[in-house]
Amino acid sequence: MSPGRGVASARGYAADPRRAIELHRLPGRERVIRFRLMATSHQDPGLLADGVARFIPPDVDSAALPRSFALAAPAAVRGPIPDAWRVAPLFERSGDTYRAAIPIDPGTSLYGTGEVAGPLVRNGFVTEAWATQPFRLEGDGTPVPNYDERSRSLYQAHPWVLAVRADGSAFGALADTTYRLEIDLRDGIRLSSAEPFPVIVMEGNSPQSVIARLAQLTGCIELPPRWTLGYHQCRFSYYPDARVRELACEFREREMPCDAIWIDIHYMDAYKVFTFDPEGFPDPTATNDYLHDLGFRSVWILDPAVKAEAGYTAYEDGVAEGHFLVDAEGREHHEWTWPGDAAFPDFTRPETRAWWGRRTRAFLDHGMDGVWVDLNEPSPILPHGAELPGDLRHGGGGDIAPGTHAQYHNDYGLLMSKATHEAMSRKRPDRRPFVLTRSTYLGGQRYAATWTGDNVSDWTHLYWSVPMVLNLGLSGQPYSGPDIGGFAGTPSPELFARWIGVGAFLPFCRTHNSLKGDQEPWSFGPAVEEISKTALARRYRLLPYLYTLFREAATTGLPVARPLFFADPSDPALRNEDQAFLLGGDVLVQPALLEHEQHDFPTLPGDWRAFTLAGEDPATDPAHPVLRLRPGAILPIGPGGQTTDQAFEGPLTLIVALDEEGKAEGRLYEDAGDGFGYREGDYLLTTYEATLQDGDVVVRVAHQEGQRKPVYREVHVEVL
Ligand code: NBV
Repeated sequence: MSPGRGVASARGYAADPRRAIELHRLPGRERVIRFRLMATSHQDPGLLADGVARFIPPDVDSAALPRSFALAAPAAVRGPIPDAWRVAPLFERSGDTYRAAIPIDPGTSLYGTGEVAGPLVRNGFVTEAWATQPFRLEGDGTPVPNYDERSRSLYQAHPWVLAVRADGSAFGALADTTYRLEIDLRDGIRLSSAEPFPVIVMEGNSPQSVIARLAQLTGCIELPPRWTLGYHQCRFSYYPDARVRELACEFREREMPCDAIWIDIHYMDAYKVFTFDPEGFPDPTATNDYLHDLGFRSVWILDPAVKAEAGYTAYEDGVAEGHFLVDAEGREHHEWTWPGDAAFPDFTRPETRAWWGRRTRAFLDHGMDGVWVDLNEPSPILPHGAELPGDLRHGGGGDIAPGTHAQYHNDYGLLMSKATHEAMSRKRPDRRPFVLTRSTYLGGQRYAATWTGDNVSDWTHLYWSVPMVLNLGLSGQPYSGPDIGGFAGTPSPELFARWIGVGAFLPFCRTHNSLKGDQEPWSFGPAVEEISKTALARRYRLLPYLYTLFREAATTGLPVARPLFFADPSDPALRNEDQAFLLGGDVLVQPALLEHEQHDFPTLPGDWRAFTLAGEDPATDPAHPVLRLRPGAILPIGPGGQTTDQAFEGPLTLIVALDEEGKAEGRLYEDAGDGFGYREGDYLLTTYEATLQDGDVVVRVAHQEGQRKPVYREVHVEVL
């Protein structure tokens, strides 16, 4: 593409941003003055870092553009965009639509765009960055998820596209706007919105380097508490408290690995947030104590909508302190949601986030270990449809300007996550917060993990689970997973088995379902119970490696679950693969996701040998993905167990796959599993090396980083 070519817009201005920048610099022109004024803006055009350039549509005052929500911190311009810069958006405006077009070279594959259903490769799709709850109402009034590959938007908004060129080099385009943005990938990249927006382009010699740049700008996840990497059991809803206790006992009796039990909305009194149902959950502290005694953690849900009811304190003090969204006339806005007529906190206001924080901290007094924030697209149910009106008013404050809901809709989930995350950090400064959110915006990984929202118990949704998680990982969010077994409907035993088989290798591993049918790992008979046990035993053995990958994600932004093309970005045969995936750089996971067909997996360079973890035989049971190890890798695994605490104790096994030269290398990250000691050096990052010497494989510690005292324990070496 020639960066010098501009698109003549409907309004007839030179739309090429680089030309516009040049014009700004010409002496004696009115534009020079404008450039100087813009120098104080957070949205100036120019080079932000090596390989990162921000472009602003011409004739748009960058100082007037809203602050970025995607960027972790305002990005200052370091200098002009170099002449050799390859990708410059062509800006145009027609009527009320602002557009940025980025042509792509033949052989370029497009990815990212956040949470999308359908294949991994996004060429040919049109989506929108617009947080949506895609549902339809069943005859009895129950909302059920309703989307397919052509749906324009799901729960989260990621105005971001990753482009991988034929030669394996890559670039990314971030439309730095929170307004509704259309992402049209049918002919190159075309981004459109009703408001002008900057585009940040990131160049890299590989997709990995572009993802790392994205993380440098938008932030990485925080290292999660280690228990969250275990298996989670959820249901809408386990009720009452006695059922929760029974479930917990059953997990332990059946020796089914599990770390956390989730408590959905029925614990509330008539769905009122920050209340407890006096009959079902009269003593939530006792519920949590009970779970803790059995080695479980608990995660409880919070919804944003606050029932508008006299005498309900969350509502009354919310009204008194002005925390709810209002319409253009200043009247509090209500929608019908789970508790009935409800008001919505305005999370753009620092005072409202603080209020939410105070209430969340009081809630956490009962000993919840994590908080799950839901319905924060935000999603009313009836009667106005599925979203709040765009002309509602957000008050803002601090570095957030007052604005309309059309402007801040996409940030609602991110700001709610931020407020909840802050509350957890303040409440327990010595523990790592854990927040799971349904809606968020690009950059939301700074505050919360996520799941792929409501899905359906069918084979298509099982298949989508993998590309959804991969594209989220390619959009800055490495910590996600689907509802295993599907949320709506009841899976067949075989479907559940396959889902838990693959789910065991996705970053966030939680079974969840709706009101119908049981979905515990033993609900489908003894054969599926056994399969589930093995699937989870595999995950629990792999945890030391998985935790090492989370540490990598928290420091570099690289996803935990990665697409196959990461192994060779220039190999076209790997570009479309979205059933097999990589865990980190070393483990290849080949699941059987299709009901009737066999899938031909592409081959990766070198001899990736199959290995087992818990006596499984994927050749006889398709529920267990085939696992393969990269030649040249050393895989650290643990003993497994019923809980993550057990899985990190005891002997360490190093599975060694030598490369053609008879060498291998692998890394293991260890720390206390919670808390922040690792920030002061209380961790150990060990690099193991293996070499073939006179027919023997010699494994040694090549390097150790961190000051944590090494644990003396047995180390087994298995050579593939
Ligand atoms: O809180 C109930 C559900 C929850 O289980 C699910 O995971 C969310 O995606 N929630 C939606 C609200 C009601 C959905 C029918």
